[in-house]
Amino acid sequence: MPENTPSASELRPTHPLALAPVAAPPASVDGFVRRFLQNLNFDQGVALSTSDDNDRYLALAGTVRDYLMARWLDDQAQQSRQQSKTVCYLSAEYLLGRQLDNNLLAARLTEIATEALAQCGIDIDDLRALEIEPGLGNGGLGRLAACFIDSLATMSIPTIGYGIRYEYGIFRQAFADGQQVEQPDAWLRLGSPWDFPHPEAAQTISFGGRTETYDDDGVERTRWVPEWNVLAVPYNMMVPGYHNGRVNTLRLWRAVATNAFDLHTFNSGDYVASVRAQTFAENISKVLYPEDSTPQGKELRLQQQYFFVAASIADFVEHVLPDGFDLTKLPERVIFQLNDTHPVIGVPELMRVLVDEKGMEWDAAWAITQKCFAYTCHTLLPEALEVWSVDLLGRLLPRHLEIIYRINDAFLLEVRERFGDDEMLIRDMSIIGEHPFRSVRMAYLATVAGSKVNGVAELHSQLLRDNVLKDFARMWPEKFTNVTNGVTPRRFLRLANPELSTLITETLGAGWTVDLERLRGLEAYADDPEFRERFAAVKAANKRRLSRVLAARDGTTIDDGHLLDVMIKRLHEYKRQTLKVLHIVSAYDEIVSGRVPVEKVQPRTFLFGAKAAPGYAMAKHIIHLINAVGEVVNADPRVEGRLKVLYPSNYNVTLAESIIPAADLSEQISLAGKEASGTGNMKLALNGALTIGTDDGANVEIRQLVGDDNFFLFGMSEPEVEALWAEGYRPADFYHEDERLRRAIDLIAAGAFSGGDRSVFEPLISNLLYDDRFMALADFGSYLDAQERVDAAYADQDAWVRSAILNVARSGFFSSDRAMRDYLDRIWHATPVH
Ligand code: 26W
Repeated sequence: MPENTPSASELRPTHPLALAPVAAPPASVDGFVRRFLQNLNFDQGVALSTSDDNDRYLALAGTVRDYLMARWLDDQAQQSRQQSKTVCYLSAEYLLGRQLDNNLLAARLTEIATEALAQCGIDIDDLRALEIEPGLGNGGLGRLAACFIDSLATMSIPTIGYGIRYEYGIFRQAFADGQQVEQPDAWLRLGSPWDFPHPEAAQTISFGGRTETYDDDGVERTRWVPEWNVLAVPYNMMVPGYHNGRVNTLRLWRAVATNAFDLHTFNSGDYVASVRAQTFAENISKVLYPEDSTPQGKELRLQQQYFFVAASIADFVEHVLPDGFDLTKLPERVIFQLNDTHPVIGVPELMRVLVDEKGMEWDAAWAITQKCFAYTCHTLLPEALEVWSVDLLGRLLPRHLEIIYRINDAFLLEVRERFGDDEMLIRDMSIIGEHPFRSVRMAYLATVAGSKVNGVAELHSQLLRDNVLKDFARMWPEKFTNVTNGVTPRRFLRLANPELSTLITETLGAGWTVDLERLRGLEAYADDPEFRERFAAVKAANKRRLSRVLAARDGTTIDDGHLLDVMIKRLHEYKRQTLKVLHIVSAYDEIVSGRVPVEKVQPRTFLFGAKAAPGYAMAKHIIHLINAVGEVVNADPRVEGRLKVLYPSNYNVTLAESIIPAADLSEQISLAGKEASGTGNMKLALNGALTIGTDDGANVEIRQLVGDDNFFLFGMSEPEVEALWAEGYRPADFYHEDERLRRAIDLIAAGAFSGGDRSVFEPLISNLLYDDRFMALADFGSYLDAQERVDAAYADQDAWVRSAILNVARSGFFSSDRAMRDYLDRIWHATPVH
C-alpha cells in the first residue's frame, strides 16, 4: 500500500449526512409513493409502466423494509452497548408465514401503503398474494418459535432468534389420485426481500478429524484438529414489534463452502472434485428435514444442528458481546433457549469454547454453561426423543463426544452420591444409552445441562415429571416447570380476522392486541342480541371469504348454512385423523343406508389440512383414505347439500390464516397423553370455533377456561388410557361391540371408497383392528356421541354463537405474550429494554 494512502480505519467521515443517524422515509402517502418508485427504479431496475407484479412486490417489500430500517440499526447497535440480558432462541425451525402484511401492521403502514399503491394504479392485494411464505418449519414447534419472537419484539425484550436459512423449506404438497406427492419448495426463486446477507460476519464451522492433548505451560489441554470446515453466513431478518418501534433480529445461517475446504480437504488440483466438495459443504443448509416427531439419525441432520448452533454461539460471543467481555459473567448477558433437543449439541460446544478456546477450568465452565441454557421439551412420544449414535457423533464431532462423556461421568457420580449404587438407575439415567446401540440421549443431556426444563402445557409438564424424565425430576424437582404455549394475536386474530378485530376494537377499544386478557370484556356481550348478530355475520363473511379462496385455488366451495368442521395439523397417527374419517364414513353410512333421514342431518363441511412426512407410510395411507372418502361423498347425490369433504393440498400458514377465522368446530382429538400442547387449538378457540376434543395437551386448559358448556369433551382421560393398556387393549373388541363402528370399518374394508378394491386400505384397516396404537376404536363411541351433541348445539344458533363469543372472550390466556412473560419470570429473568 502506498505510504500516503490512509487505511480504511483512518478514514473518518466528515460529510454531515454520514454522521447523521439513518432516517425513515416520511410516514405519509407521498413519502411512501416516492420511496416505492425509487425502489422500483433503482433496486428492481424497471419503470412503473414496464414493471410486472413481482417487481412491484419486491419494491413494496423494500419500501416497508426502509421504514423499519432506522429502528433496526438502532436496536442492533444497542444490543452490544446494553448491559441487559439477551434471549437467544435456538431453533432449527421458524415457520414464519408471509412477512409483508405483518410488517406493514407492525409499522402502522397498512393504510398508507394501500393508498400509496392505489395512487400508483396498483391493488395491494394483488401483490400480497405473490409472497411465497418462508416455510422453514414442519408444524407446531416451528410456528411456536415464530410466535415467540413476535411477542418478544412486541414486549421490547432484547432477543436474537437463531436458526437455519434452508434453501428449500417444507415441501409443497400436491395430490395425485388422492395420494400425496412432494415437490421442492423453492421459496427463494423470486428473490428474498426480507433478509440481508452478511458475509463479513461469517463464521467458520468445523467438522470431523481428531483431538489431541498438548502442554500449555504445565497444564494439559485438549484441542480439536478438525478435518473439514464450512462457512456459516448469517442472513438477518427483521422482527418488528407491534406498534412499539422495536425491531429485533432473526439470524438464519446459510452454509457456504470455504476455500480452505477444497484446498485442504480435497487437496488434489482436481477442479471437478473441488466443485463437488463445495456442493457437499453447501448441502448443510439445503433442505429442511420434513420429519416431525420421528428423528431419522441422519448425519446431515446432525451437521445442520451443529452448524447453526456453533455459528450462533460464536456469533454471540464474538460479535454481540463487547470486545474483552469477561466470560465468567456470561449468564448475566445471555440465555440460550433450546427449542426441543435439536440445538442441544450447543451444550458441549459452549464447553469446548470456554475450556479449549478460552482456557477456562472445567468446573468454572460447567457452572457457566448450566446457567446459560434452558430446555423446552415438545413431545411425549418416546420415539420422538432424539438420540445420536456414539459412532456418528464421534466421527463428526470427536471433541464434543469427549466432552459429553465427561459431563456424563460427573453427572453419574452425582447420581451415585444422591441415590447410592443403584446400577439400574444409573443405566436408566445415563446420558449414554446402550440399547439398541450406544447413543447419546439428547433430552437427558439437555436436562442435565439446563437451568430449567419445561413442558408446553400443564398436563404435558406433569407427564414429563411423572414419566419421561421422572428420575431427573426426583433429583432436581426445582428444575422442572411448565410454560403453556401461546400464539400471537397479531397474526392470528388482528391480521387473519380483520372483521372480528374491528368488531372487538369497536366494542372494547384497541388495547387487546397487546393485552389479550382484555377480551374478557366480551363476556358482557355474549347475551347481547345485537352483538351476537354482528359476531355471527363476521363468521359467515369469513366462511364466504374462505370459500372464495378455495374456489380460486381448487374450484371447491363451502355452502351457506354448513357447519364448518376443521382438522388442520400435521398428519400423524397420534393426532387421529383416522377417527375423524371414521366419523365421516359413519355419518355418510347413516344417510345412505336410510338409518337417518337426510333432512334431519345438520349440513357439514369437513375440512382437512395436513402434510405427512414423506417416509411415513401409514400417514400417507390416511391421506389417501381422506381423499377417497371425499371423492365418494362429494359425488353422491344422496348426501348432496348435507355432507362435504374438503382437503385442500399444501396446508401452510397462509392457508391457515384463511381457514381459522371461518371455522365453527375445532377438532383436537389426539389420544390423551400424546399431544404435548397443540397451538392450532388455541388459534381456533381465539377465533370463535368451539372445540371437540380429548383431555390432552392444552385442550385441558382451554376447557377449564372456556367452560364445559362451551367445549365438547370426549374420550378417555390419560389415566384411563394407561389403565386400558395395562388391562390389555384389543381393538377388535370395540369393532364387534359397536355397530356404527363396525359398519364404518366394513364399508372401507369392502372397497366402498376404492372402486371395490379391498386391498387399497387393507394395511390401514388391519392396523386399526389388530394394533391401533392410538386407540381410535376405543374412543370412537364417545366421539360419535360428542358429535351428536355438536349437531344439537349447532341447531340452536343463538346458543352456539353465545358459546363462540365466550370462547373468544376467554382465550386471552393463550397469547404468546403471556407465554413470554412466563418464560421471563420462571426461566430467563430478562427484562425489557426500551
Ligand atoms: C425429526 C425430529 C423432530 C422431532 C420432533 C422434529 C420435530 C419435532 C417437533 C418437536 C414436533 C413438533 O412440532 N411438536 C409440537 O410442538 C408444539 C409446540 O410446542 C406442540 O404444540 C405440539 O403438541 C407438538 O406436537
